[in-house]
Amino acid sequence: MSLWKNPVEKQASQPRVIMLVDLDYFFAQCEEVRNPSLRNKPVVVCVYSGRSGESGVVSTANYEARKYGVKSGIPITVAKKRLANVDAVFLPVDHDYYDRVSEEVMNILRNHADVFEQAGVDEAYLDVSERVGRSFDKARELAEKIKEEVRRSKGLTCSIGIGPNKLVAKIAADSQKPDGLTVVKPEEVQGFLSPLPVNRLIGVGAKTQSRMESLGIKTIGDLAGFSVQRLVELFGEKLGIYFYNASHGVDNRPVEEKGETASISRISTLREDTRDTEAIMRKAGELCDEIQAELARRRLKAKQIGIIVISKDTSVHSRSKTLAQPTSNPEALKKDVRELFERFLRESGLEARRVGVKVSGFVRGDSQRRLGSFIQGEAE
Ligand code: TTP
Ligand code: MG
Repeated sequence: MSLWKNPVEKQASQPRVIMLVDLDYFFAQCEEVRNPSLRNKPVVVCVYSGRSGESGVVSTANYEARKYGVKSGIPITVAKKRLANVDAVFLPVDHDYYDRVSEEVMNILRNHADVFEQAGVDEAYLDVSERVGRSFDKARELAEKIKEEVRRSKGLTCSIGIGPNKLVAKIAADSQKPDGLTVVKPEEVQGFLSPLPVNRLIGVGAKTQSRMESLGIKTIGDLAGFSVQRLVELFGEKLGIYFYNASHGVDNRPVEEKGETASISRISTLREDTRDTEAIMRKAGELCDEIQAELARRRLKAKQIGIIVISKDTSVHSRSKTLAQPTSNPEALKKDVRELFERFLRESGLEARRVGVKVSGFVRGDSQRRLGSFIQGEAE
């Protein structure tokens, strides 16, 4: 549960245009793409627990299967009963495949955002305020274009919600599925939210919902009828303020790129304590190769490179430098790593016991956009 804890606020003065893109019945749709003969049949993707043949739960199901009451979280045995007389297909989850598809779709989505934030394996927030000139009509056109591109290039449908913030965009996307597109303009927010059940708000689980019901609160509109003071009395300061803001459709959380690590490092023990550059580089070269593989996997280049030396007395030392050009080239990494070790050996009389290599200051492989800030080496 992620609650935002800002005090009672009005929406930011410059209206934002935020999109939430959520792929439809994602794992099951991936299976349909891989094997189109599954289309029009109920498809159930299962997490088998391995205890017995059919123990486990449903990860997700396509909309054909949902007609029979089959959905995420129910036992596989229950799903099989509900689909007993139907030509249904049960498949085990294949996370590697879904991750690959997810990454490809995210790369498409990222290209259409001023700021991009992946929020799950099949969903992402796009702040598109600038590129649509803060026009919700232009945002709708952009969403149609995105849906078309994802369908054409990946064969997948998605549902998109557009609103002045994350909260509204998310609820909008959920309100029309599959293949939906729902736009809620700022002046429509209260009218859109009011009739919805309170449990559509993040943070209103079964317990809170029944508590709210005993207070006569069934819809988001009912909740919006309470003063902030009363909500704070009832739910405490943090939740009370959150419920007040959320029920009025106020949410100032920014869309921000995250989930990217600030640095990648590898560290390893040398065969023996040494001050020999060649012996150190034999190990450090392997570490550079590992780092290069990781950079390639994440399609990143690094602008800072550092070394770590742990000496016989377990003291930790580091040196780092900023590169003229971001790189993921293993030979370039090794050249800089060698220079840094040479510098360390010149400046210190210590013998190395363990050595490490660390890169940071990432930019995407295909652009110069800065991703994370450089974090200094462990210790000097
Ligand atoms: P969701 O987007 O919640 O669900 P969905 O994409 O299957 O269906 P919808 O059309 O309603 O968006 O979740 C994305 C994926 O996460 C889903 O395909 C499978 C996985 N998942 C689980 O494994 N278990 C769960 O309980 C849920 C909710 C999802
Ligand atoms: Mg989904």
